Amino acid sequence: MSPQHKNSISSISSKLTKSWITTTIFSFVFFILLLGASVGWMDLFLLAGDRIKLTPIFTRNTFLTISKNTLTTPLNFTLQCSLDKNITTQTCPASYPEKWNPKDDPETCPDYFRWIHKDLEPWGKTGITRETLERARAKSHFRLIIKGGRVYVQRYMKSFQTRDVFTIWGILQLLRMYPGQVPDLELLFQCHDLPQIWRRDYRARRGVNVTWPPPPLFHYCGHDGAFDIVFPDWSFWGWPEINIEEWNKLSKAINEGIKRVKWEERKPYAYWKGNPGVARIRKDLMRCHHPMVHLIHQNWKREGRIGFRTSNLADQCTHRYKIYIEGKAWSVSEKYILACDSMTLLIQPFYFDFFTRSLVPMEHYWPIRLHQKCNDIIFAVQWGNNNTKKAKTIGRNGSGYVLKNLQMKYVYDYMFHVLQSYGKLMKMNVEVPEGAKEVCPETMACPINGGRMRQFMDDSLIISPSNKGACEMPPTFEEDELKKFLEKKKSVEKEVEKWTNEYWDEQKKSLQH
Ligand SMILES: *[C@@H]1O[C@H](CO)[C@@H](O)[C@H](O)[C@H]1NC(C)=O
Ligand SMILES: *[C@@H]1O[C@H](CO)[C@@H](O)[C@H](O)[C@H]1NC(C)=O
Ligand SMILES: *[C@@H]1O[C@H](CO)[C@@H](O)[C@H](O)[C@H]1NC(C)=O
Ligand SMILES: *[C@@H]1O[C@H](CO)[C@@H](O)[C@H](O)[C@H]1NC(C)=O
Ligand SMILES: CC(=O)N[C@H]1CO[C@H](CO)[C@@H](O)[C@@H]1O
Repeated sequence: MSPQHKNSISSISSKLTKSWITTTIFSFVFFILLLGASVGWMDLFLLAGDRIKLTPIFTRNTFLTISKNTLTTPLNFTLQCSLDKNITTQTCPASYPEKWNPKDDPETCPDYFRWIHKDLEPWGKTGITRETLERARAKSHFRLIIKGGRVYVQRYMKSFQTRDVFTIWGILQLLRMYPGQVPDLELLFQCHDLPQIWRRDYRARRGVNVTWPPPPLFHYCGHDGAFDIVFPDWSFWGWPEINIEEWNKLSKAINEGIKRVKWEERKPYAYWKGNPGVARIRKDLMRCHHPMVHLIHQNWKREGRIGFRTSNLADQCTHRYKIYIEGKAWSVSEKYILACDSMTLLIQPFYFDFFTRSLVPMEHYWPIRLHQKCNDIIFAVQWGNNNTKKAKTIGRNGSGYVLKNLQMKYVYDYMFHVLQSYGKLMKMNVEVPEGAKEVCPETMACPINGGRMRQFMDDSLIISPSNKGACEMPPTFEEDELKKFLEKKKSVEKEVEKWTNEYWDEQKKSLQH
């Protein structure tokens, strides 16, 4: 026997010993688990997870099966990165937990979930056929296929920054949150700012054959004149290019931030900080020169150079009033502004985010007209300083709405219900096309060595299925119910306009005397 062989035998026997030790350690760990130790469970599991790689006796999967049958708490699962960081060799784990049945009586989802019925209405009668879906392809950045709980992506166009990456990441987390619950489906996603499927192109008119139903296209925002299906934007999982952290962490930081300066001690002025370059209405806002209106040009290049020291959103709840203005379309800033506990001065938006359609003027924000924004803002600030209790309540209410109804659990629940309802509409075979690649958190995160992007992925990784089920969908709007709601909003806006006009008329008169 050559020395080489000897070595390999001793290595085998050493492996066997190792394996025996591992098994013993493992059984011990498992024993502790069974005893119901809850503190440090995760650490122990990580340890066990590492060990499992060395030993063929216990695989992660047998562990899964055992724990599914014996433990009543959900299983925590972490990334299973292969040791070499080659992006092409990282594979998806052979099996994830397929099903988890949480036992609890589900609560009803927040009111804004009712708009899901509305968004999917165009396909209610016809369903979605292959032909219908494919008409959206030219306007999509990627196709995402969910089949048997696994996810495949085919990219068509490059999206801006990492929008598509974090959107796909978010959907992967949803599947970890509710394993086995999201149906098979194919969807097409548009990652730029503007909605793409306009109603006017699908209205029956003489001499033109319109194709009904419109193609279904997922997008970050909606518009009354568009059919795009609204879906949470990437910022909920992070926006590394400008250092905006995933929403779970950031909302907690803002919630701490609002305690630092009490409402009464905040600057009694209106505040906006952002990039005016992206839209004309923002440049327009910058022309509102008044001591009560503080507008700050956010220079992202400079922020990048100084390590984003002065763009921390949790440090920006220092004014009693905060202005929200759209950019090219909806702005991800809306949730950060509303969360601040300051009264939001909401410049009349054209677009909506998935959670904003149930906001009510004077309950959650103060409405500002687009074309009289400067005067409207100045009046709102003065009114608020004369009616501090009421202004403070509106501010509280707005941040309450966001911090409560927009917790990550609900963001996932919203995605869950959109996808489940959408999946029910599929009148086609869900197929994985040639050229589509399987994606999982491992293929996305493992090849990234550190940095902000990896950090945000680690921060937002779902490490165990939800121990609560998804909330229950509220009923669809009755036709007159929706009409009444919209009329109520309109009438409150009119009321505020009246006060504002009266005030400025008085001012004019007194100047003339
Ligand atoms: C990664 O793996 C592929 C296939 O095994 C190989 O062709 C490629 O050279 C590897 N890349 C690196 C950077 O190691
Ligand atoms: C519309 O469709 C009908 C039936 O398919 C066809 O006869 C007609 O020429 C079409 N009109 C236009 C304007 O394309
Ligand atoms: C606020 O109160 C002051 C002093 O009473 C009054 O002059 C001013 O018109 C009030 N402004 C508004 C907007 O209510
Ligand atoms: C918001 O304010 C209104 C009254 O202005 C109140 O009826 C409502 O309960 C408040 N909502 C929340 C979530 O605080
Ligand atoms: C048993 C156990 O440690 N479960 C943990 C899994 O992870 C969730 C979320 O982090 C914890 O809340 C559980 O306690």
